[in-house]
Amino acid sequence: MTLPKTADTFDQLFQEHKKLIQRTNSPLPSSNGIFQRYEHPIITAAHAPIHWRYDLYEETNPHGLERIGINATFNAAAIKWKDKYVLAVRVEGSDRKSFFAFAESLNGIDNFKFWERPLLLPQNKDEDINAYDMRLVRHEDGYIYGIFCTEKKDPNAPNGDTSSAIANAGIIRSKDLENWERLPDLISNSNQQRNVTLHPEFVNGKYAVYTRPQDGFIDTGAGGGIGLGFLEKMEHPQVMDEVIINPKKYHTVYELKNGQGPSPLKTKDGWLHLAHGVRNTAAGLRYVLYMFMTDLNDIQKVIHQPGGYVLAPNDAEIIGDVGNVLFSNGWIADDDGKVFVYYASSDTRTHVATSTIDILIDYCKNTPEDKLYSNGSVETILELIERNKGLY
Ligand code: M1P
Repeated sequence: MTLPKTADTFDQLFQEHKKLIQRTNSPLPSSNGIFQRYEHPIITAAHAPIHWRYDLYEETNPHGLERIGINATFNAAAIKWKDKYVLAVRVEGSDRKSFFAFAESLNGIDNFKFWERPLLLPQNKDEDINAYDMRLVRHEDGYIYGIFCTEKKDPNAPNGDTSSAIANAGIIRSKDLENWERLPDLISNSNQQRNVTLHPEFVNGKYAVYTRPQDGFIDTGAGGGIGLGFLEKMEHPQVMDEVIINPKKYHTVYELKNGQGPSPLKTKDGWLHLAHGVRNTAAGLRYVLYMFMTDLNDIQKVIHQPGGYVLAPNDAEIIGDVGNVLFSNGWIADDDGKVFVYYASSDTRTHVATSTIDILIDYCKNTPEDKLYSNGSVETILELIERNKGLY
């Protein structure tokens, strides 16, 4: 085969793509001190390699058309691997199918480049119809687990209902991020599960999983909240003793539903958790990120929970395929205490925000809790004004 007459077009495409991948990402000037946001999203649909999207041969693509469209790159899992910041990105094609593709960067904030090929996910007997929102966890058993949402059509959906689905947690594991073994899907008492991830350490000799039991595909119904349960074996992942450790709550940013983000980070003061909270508005659902801490020795026990959100969609982030959404299922803590939070805006693109373990502990311990009524919030402000009296 010969190169197309459209070689000029392709030259330009490759040049533009290279420019995008090599673009530096500067910190934004405004910050609340907790998280540092950055100028550009780190991975967009345009970051998808040209080789995934274009047939580069004249004979089969004389007009130089894009053959395979990529719609979005979001909700990425994260892990530090061989000194690189590696993300398992949820890539969504223009055909609405999500799949996973790894991308890596040397500094965690820019120059993210996809690996040559997306992941062909190993399958169980029933093929996943859609797979998304992986959490990567380096467990003390020596494996890296990827826990993701596997979605299938609801077999009990009434005739003509072509959108009802069943969501559950699919599980893969690897020792090198390249060869993956598929384990059975999670077995739990709930009709549906999403936002499942593994605690990185054994608890009393068992695996501990954070769950989000739900009655329906979108509505969590009675099963609302971040749950915790235990598994004897990953080869037979049956959840036992599932309890809700962080419930959804009236008139909070997690009123309608919530979900654990990535697996928690261990610190000297407790486990740091990042989660998403959802509330309903006249304009639809609003997803924000919030934090809490659990006890080092009793991971069921929430010991600190700041009121409100820690990150909410800003002006540019509010727009996208599913607007007004921030979602995170990946973060990396470096040995020096720097924390990289990978979050997606409006189910469209991936961003990074940075902080430190010390700052996040301070944030969780010293931010006032939500007193759950308006005057309670005013009282909290008045206490601060009183403390600050006479200063400045
Ligand atoms: O569209 C927003 C998010 O909706 C779902 O999340 P949850 O079940 O927590 O509400 C998921 O489909 C997620 O991928 C998506 O970003």
